[in-house]
Amino acid sequence: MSSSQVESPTPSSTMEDTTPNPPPPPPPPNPNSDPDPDPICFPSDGSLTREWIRTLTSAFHHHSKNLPPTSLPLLLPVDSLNRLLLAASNILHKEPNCVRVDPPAAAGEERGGGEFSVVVVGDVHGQLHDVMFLLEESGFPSEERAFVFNGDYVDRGAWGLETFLLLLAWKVFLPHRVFLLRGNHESKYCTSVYGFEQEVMVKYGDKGQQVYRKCLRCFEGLPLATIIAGSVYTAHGGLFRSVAITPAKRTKSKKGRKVISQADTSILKLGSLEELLKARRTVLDPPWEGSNLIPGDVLWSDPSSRSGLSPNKERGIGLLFGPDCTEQFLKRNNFKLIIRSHEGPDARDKRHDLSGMQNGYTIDHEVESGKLVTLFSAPDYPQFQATEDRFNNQGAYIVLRPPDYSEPEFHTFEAIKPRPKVKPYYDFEEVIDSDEELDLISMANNSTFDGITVI
Ligand SMILES: [Mn+2]
Repeated sequence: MSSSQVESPTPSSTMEDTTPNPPPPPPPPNPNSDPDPDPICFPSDGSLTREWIRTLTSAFHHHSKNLPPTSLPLLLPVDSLNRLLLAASNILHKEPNCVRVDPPAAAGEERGGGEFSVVVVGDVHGQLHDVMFLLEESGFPSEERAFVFNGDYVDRGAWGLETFLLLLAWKVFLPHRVFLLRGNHESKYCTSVYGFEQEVMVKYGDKGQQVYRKCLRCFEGLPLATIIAGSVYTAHGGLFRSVAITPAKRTKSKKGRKVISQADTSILKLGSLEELLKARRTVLDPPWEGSNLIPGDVLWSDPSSRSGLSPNKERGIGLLFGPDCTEQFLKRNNFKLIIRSHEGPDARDKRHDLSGMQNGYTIDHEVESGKLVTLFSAPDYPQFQATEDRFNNQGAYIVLRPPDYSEPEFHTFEAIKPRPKVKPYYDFEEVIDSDEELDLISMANNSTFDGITVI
C-alpha cells in the first residue's frame, strides 16, 4: 500500500462496478516510510464501492506490517466495524442454507456460457496476506467472476478479524457474486479455543466483547453449501445424514398426543437437499446430538476411502463418508463434482488412506458420476506451529468455467513471506488439534451464551 492511494484515489471512472479487473494496490516500496492512513468511515448511505474495499485492504496491509494489533481501532473505528458487520449479517441471514450460484442467463445464451467463471476457495485461517494475494491473482470478484469461499476464515492465523471483515466487505459490495459459507471454525467453541476470540479482545480492547458477539451473529448467518451451475456442490466438511423420522417411530402417548421421537441415528442414511434446506443453521455451535444434526455434518465431516457412512470418531462430530456415498449424492442430484475443504496438511498427515495436502488440494473420490475434491487455501499452514517441521504446503484455489463448470481448474500458490512478526492468540503448544476429538463437555457449556445480543 502507498499513502497516495489512500489519500488520492484513482479517478472514479476506473473504479466502476462494471470493471472486471480493477488494478490491485501495488505493494509498498518501503512500508515503514508510509504515514498511517486516516480512519475508515463506513459510507453514510451504506453502499460500498471498489474504492472503499481497496482502502480497507490497504489499511489492513499497512497496519499488519507497521503497527501493533491494539491500534487497529485507530484505522477501523468500532462504529465502522459494527456497521460493516451489521450490513453483512443482514444479507447473510436472508440466504438459504444452500445457495444456488448460477451464470447470468444472458451470458449463457449469447456466448456459449460467456465469460462467467466461479472461483472456489478453501480454508484461509486468518492468513490475510495469502488471501490478498489469492484475490489479486485470481482476479477480484466482479459481475463476471463469482467467488465461493468454503469457510474457516478465522482461528490459528493472526489476522482472522481482518480476513473475515475483508471478505464481508466483498459480500456487502457484491452480494450476488460473493458467497461465504460457514466453516466449523465459525463457531463459538472453536473461536474460544483457537485464537479468534482472543484476537478480537486484544485488537478492540474494552469494545472487544461486543465486536466478538457481532462476529458470532454473522457466523450464525453464514449459509452451509452452494450449488454452482446446477452441477457442483460445495460445503466446508461435505455430505450429511438424513434426519427424516421413520414413520414407525411416531407413537401416541397414553393421553393420545402424538409423540415424535428423535431421528434414529443408529441407521445412517445420506441426507437430501430438501433436508439440508430445512436444517436450522443459526446455532452458535452445531449440535452433535439431538435432531438438528445436519449443520454439524456439513461442517465437520470427512471423506473416507472405506464405503459407507459412519460416525467421525476422530473428531467426535460429523461423519465419515465413502466413495459410494459420493456416488449416491452425485447421481441422485445430477451433480458432477463435490468441492469440500476442512482438512489441511496437518489433518492429512494422520490419514493414511487419503493423499497428503502438500499442493493444497486432493482428489479423494473418483466415481462413475464424478469426483470429490478437498481444497485448502492456507499455504505454509498453520502460521504458528507446535511441531518442529512446518508443513510448508502450497495453497490452492479452483476456477470453474463454462460450459458446464464441473471440470476443476486447479491453481496452486506459495505463502507470502516474510509474514509480519506477531504473537499467537492461542496456546499452539498445548491446544488439541481440531481434527482430533472435540472437548464436547466444554463445547456444551460454551453453547449457552446467554449474554448474546442479537443485532
Ligand atoms: Mn475446518
